[in-house]
Amino acid sequence: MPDDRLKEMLHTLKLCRYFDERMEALYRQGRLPGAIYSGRGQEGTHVGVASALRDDDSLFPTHRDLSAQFTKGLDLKRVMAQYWGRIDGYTRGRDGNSHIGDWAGNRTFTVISHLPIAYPVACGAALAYKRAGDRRVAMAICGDGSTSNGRWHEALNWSSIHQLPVVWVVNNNQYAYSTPNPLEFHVRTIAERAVAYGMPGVRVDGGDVLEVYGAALEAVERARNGGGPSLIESVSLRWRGHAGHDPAKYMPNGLLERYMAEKDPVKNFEEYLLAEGVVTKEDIGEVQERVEREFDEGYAFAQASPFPESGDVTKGLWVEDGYWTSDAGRGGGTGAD
Ligand SMILES: Cc1ncc(C[n+]2csc(CCOP(=O)(O)OP(=O)(O)O)c2C)c(N)n1
Repeated sequence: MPDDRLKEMLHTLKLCRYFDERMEALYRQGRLPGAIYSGRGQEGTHVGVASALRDDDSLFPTHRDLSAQFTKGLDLKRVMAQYWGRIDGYTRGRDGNSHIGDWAGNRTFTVISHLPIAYPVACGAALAYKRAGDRRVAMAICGDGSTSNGRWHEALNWSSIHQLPVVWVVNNNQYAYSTPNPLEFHVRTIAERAVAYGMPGVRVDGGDVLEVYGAALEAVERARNGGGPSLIESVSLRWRGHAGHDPAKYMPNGLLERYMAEKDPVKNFEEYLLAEGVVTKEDIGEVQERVEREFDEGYAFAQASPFPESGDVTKGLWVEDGYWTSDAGRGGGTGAD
């Protein structure tokens, strides 16, 4: 990877970390009205997998994957407008938290609450890409807990039968709400479940963004070249509670401290780039200043954005008149969308 891409990756990692920290602070001060699902400590997984996608590939994330969505191109200003329920948010003020996507803009599918419903939807996208023969890839992310849902298994099975161009990512942050891995499944790793579906499965260290990226790139290229689906389990720890309201008292003493010391993906990547001479300490300071500036600009943009008009509440809920008889409705306008 060339140095400028490594530096861009550092910027994305630090932006995601800073965004997460500041949003939590605003939430605790009572200045952020919605809910927050922290992805802190898991940025290596999110940035690593999404960096392996092309612009025209698609991403199907879940509630904790904002860092992957930023990597795919979600606009920070619009994300912040979303969190404050403003008209410039991705749902135009209808949702105050993580149900964000920008399918037309950068192929991030809107987050759906029901887990892991994005998995079968990603199957549909991958099937369309395969039929169109346009060498695009779909990638879906979910948590460890979501792998216990039947839809997860159906999606893997279907993708394998039809050898679809899809990459299945499991962000194993070791907890689903308060439930730890040993109470979620009775296999050693999630990756080994791939065997049952006849696809490659790999377990990577979510504290090492380049290790995650390498595995994701291999899986994405396999899918693009007709080699079918793959499963990636990226292991990290959920550093915060399930959501802003959860103090996560159920985690054993010392676990979080160990992960923060040894498996911090942002710190580890900074140290790696310093050791390789790709950046200096001054460069890192400049990146930090840039992300703080970007956050402040996003915050100001969100506060200046108007609330939606109540009379517009039904707008955008239904397809426009004439959609089904138009090129767009027949799929003619935008291909396998
Ligand atoms: C089908 C379904 N059941 C329950 C929920 C409620 N729920 C939301 S997040 C969550 C925990 C998910 O844990 P995991 O998949 O490990 O992801 P994490 O939150 O740890 O990232 C649950 C149970 C849901 N959204 N959908």
